[in-house]
Amino acid sequence: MKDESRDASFIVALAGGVGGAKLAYGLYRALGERLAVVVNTGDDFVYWGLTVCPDLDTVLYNLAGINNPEFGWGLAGESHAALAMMRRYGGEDWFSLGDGDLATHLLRTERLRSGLNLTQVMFALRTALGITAELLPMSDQPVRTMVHSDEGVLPFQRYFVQRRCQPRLLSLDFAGIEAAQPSPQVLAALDKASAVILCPSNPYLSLDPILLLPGLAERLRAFTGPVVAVSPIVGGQAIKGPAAKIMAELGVEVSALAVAQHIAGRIRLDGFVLDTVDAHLAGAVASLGITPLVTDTIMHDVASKERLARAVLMLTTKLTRSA
Ligand code: FO1
Repeated sequence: MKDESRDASFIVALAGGVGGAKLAYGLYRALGERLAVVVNTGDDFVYWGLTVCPDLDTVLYNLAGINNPEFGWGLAGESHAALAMMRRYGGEDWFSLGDGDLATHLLRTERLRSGLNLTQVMFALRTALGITAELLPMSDQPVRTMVHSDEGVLPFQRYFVQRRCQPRLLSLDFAGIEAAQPSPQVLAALDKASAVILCPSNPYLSLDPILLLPGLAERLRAFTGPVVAVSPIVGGQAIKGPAAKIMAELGVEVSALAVAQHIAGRIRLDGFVLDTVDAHLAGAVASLGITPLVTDTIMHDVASKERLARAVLMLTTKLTRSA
């Protein structure tokens, strides 16, 4: 059988944390250096005085094949001696930084303080780990996701990790986003891309900070190749994380269709990938003017990540040809 995914020349993937990183890994297996992953930085924060970028590091470790397979984030085989010592001192311990992971944050913080920007730092980290795909922060200016909840305004990681997403979410805002812009490297990647793929990341927490970045939604609307998204909602439930809870709290129907509608409200969306259990929603997606693809979207191992990546790439090829 002809491998149509080979027709794709260069692809930009937009991703948040664990779910996005899984598809990014499948795309990396299929495309190698013909891939740029643009990652949400709204989750970034300072902890123990260090700049921590959880979504960037999750993609970094996944592409390098060294991520913790159970959690999806952090490093495989990690020890936590520093965290245990911090606990003895009575320091902050609600965010679990492993010893190996700590090296990433120490080096990043040192390099940022020396005057490099986040894109340059991530280039050094991914190159050192042998990753040939581009791994790009969405912006070099800080954007910080703030959760407005029934317990007040919480910085993202305090809501997500410390409070385990328990407060009821009322709304979100992305502090600093008005002054931020996509990096030149992100814009250059889009210039050479034949298609854009939105990974199955939380549409509100992970994709919105990217899609609402001034200049990026406009650039994506002007993008001439196909733009395709993969649903993180399967059978009315989030594969991982709080997407379903958040959608319910925002008064949105928890369905793959609602995800397609949300993204299509931000950018032009040409294709949408739904899980087989949501096949009944394909007609409604098509009636939005979006080409649906129904396939198995659950990624539990290397083969399923690569299989889904190739299916999504084939959809982009089909949409390019029919344009
Ligand atoms: N998620 C947790 O639920 N608890 C943690 O203690 C935690 C630590 C952590 C350390 C490094 C890192 O890169 C990610 C980490 N995450 C942790 C995941 C992360 O906070 C979230 O998955 C993302 O921010 C949401 O995309």
